[in-house]
Amino acid sequence: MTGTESTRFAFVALAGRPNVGKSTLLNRIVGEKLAITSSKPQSTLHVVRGILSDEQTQLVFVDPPGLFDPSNLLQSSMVATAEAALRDADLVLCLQPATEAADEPAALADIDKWLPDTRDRMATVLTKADLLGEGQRPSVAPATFLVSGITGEGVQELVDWCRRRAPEGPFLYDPDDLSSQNLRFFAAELVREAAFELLQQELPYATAVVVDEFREGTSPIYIRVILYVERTSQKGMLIGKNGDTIKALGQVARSKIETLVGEKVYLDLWVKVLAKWRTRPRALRMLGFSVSLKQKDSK
Ligand SMILES: Nc1nc2c(ncn2[C@@H]2O[C@H](COP(=O)(O)OP(=O)(O)O)[C@@H](O)[C@H]2O)c(=O)[nH]1
Ligand SMILES: [Mg+2]
Repeated sequence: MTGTESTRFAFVALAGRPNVGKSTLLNRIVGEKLAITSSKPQSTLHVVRGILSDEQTQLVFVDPPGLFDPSNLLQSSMVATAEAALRDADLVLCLQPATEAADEPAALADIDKWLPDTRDRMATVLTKADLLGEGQRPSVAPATFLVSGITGEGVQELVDWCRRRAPEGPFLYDPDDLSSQNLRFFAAELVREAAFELLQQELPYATAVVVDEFREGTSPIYIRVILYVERTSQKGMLIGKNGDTIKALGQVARSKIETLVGEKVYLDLWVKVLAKWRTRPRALRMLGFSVSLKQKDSK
């Protein structure tokens, strides 16, 4: 950069219903597995931020929990977090699977419902392009992109659009940073991802993950994690017969964390009961969720 050129900076929020491919796209854009992905909807509880910098422009992609009609206090907190992320963003990418796209994508109707006045800073992104058959590919309107987070198709064009539309301004983060969040956060997320892979039905949704200790500088790195469930019966299920379930979970999670940190990890998992944590404001706050006073317990 020559110094006479000014830099650009933007927060770019990914909007859309659960399961449309927001997290997969974020990971593809930053080239690193930051956000956990799952075929089970509503696995994203926390906002994940991935940073993409070049000489001129820094883009911070924000992957919020999906937009949906909440039915308990945890879900209200997730939706409020998602709405705030969209409101604060400079650009909003409105995602919808290409296989479901009609003339007026439902995702746009969603955005108008959740956040009117967003359309002028928004692009429509039709995801999962790899699933379309030959004759099914839609002709795409301006500021509409057809992408696949799996193959990478269309992603560069989308990123270029974000760069062009980013407002002038200084970088907020070090150009070498991949995320504004720390390893502790990502370690907890990877334990949750393992939980979604291994546990059945309601159990992964009833499991909150907290990193209690992350001791770097030891070899292996020592990480103690507490998994909170809502009921004693869930604790039993999570531990499993002879501790088999928690042991398997620990193995899968440890290997994910080792890939992320590039070092050997000793993962110490503990299961505790925190009664009804998904519906109690104090429990949710203790677990790091923001719960406003306006949000009332619905159950
Ligand atoms: N075939 C295909 N599947 C995708 C694509 N993007 C996401 N998926 C799958 O769709 C599911 C939901 O993806 P995820 O990124 O977790 O969605 P999110 O809830 O919007 O964050 C997962 O099973 C992904 O593997 C894509 O581009 N192509
Ligand atoms: Mg997600």
